[in-house]
Amino acid sequence: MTKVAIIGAGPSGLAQLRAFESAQKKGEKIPEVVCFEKQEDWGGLWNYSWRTGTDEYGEPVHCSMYRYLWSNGPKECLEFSDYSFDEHFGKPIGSYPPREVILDYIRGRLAKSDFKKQVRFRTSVRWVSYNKDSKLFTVSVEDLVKKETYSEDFDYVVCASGHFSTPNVPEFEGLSTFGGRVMHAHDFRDALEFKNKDILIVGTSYSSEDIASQCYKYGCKSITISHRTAPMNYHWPDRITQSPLLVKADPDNTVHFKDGSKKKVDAIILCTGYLHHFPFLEEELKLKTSNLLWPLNLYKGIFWESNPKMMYLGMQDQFYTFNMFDAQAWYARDYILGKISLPAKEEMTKNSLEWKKREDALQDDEQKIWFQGDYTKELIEATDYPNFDIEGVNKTFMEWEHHKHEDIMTFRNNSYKSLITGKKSPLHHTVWLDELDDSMKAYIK
Ligand code: FAD
Ligand code: NA7
Repeated sequence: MTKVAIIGAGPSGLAQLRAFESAQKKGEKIPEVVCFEKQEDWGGLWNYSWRTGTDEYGEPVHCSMYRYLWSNGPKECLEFSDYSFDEHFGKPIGSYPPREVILDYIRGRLAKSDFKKQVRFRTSVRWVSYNKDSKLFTVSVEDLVKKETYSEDFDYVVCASGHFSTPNVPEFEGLSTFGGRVMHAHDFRDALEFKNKDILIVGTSYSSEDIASQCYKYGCKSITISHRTAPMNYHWPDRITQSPLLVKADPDNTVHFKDGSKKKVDAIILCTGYLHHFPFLEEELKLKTSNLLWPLNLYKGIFWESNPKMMYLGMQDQFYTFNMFDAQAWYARDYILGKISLPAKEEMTKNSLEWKKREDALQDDEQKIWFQGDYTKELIEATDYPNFDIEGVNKTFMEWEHHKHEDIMTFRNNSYKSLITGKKSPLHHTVWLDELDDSMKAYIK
């Protein structure tokens, strides 16, 4: 029987399981599917851990999320088209749910099936290699609980291990003797740690924007955001200011910027992004890319061009998330089931280069959103994933951008129309800045 290995049970890996479950429900014969997940439960990054560094088994902690995190985009832009938020919660909820609410939604879609038994939890993938003679992949894993290593052969491998977990940590002069705390966003867990403190954040993307906002909300004295390329174009409140790039940090807590200005801070948080890191893949199978909308060598953003039986999900920089992972998973499934055939390698590469050229010409977020929407649409049209209004999702993203630029501290107080149910979400009962309790109980009440 054909065997498929899925690496990771985060939203992407779960999309792959769901795609097979959906085919099975329609009476199709599906292959044997084994999903390896090193954490104790499914949900990927949404599965919060207080731990940083290594876990109780000595594994690098996957979690990059933190307490009080609310969705940074409208839930209407990531809603599964085969499982709405209304169906899951049994009632309409606001548009920017906190982490625990999103996790519950992700888990809920598969909870009713028996697919959880396909997942081997607390099992870390150690090495994947391809044998040209047998045309099989050998996947070597460690059962962390039993402390046993074993290998199994598979016809296909789907790598869904995520790419926002291994921090990109640049060096700055003086960090090793700086008087305060230095950390990467990956290890940030609780904004209250910085209450009444002066902090410096390096980086200007989503982590920087959100960690700055969290720290403001939970009582940080001042937040300085340092940029390499350009400052973020938002109306920041009084306690948040922007500076050019950090050049040096002193033992007396002074930090110096590129324009010669300086400031004393208690802590430096490096929001400098993440690395695509696959220490468990042999060289010939390994994706090497930075955080892009179109990583090269992946046909349709999924298939490793020099060996398409090796697939990747969710490796793109992300505006679209869960519904794009679904689109990819359904497409990968149909290839495995023999319903979609792929062109020769040269054709795949040519196609990827065309997308890449298009990415290189994109000028702003608006164009990037339409690009990723077009990509998601192209995949969905080739499978039986329930179609949904991608143009509507793009327009909701435009509204989101508009609300962020209106006021970065209030954008989460808005609500949007579901593209799946057609219903507008209610306004949440408490405005984001005043709601200090991020529990599901408080949100859903
Ligand atoms: P992940 O969620 O990273 O899951 C990968 C899984 O693979 C993990 O469970 C991990 O344990 C497992 N794994 C990794 N290596 C191995 C191995 N060797 N062996 C076995 N298992 C392994 N997206 C949104 O849509 N909205 C948001 O508000 C949002 N906020 C975010 C906030 C932060 C701080 C971060 C870092 C990301 C955020 N994202 C958000 C984006 C996020 O990438 C996606 O929502 C989603 O979690 C990606 O799913 P994934 O399955 O591809 O990867
Ligand atoms: P991103 O979106 O990859 O952004 C990384 C940021 O880090 C970006 O602003 C970079 O600046 C900056 N960066 C990277 N290296 C450096 C150095 N050496 N010096 C200064 N600044 C640097 O990562 P995020 O963590 O913000 O977001 C990832 C996900 O987490 C995202 O999907 C969210 O939903 C949550 P640049 O603009 O290139 O100058």
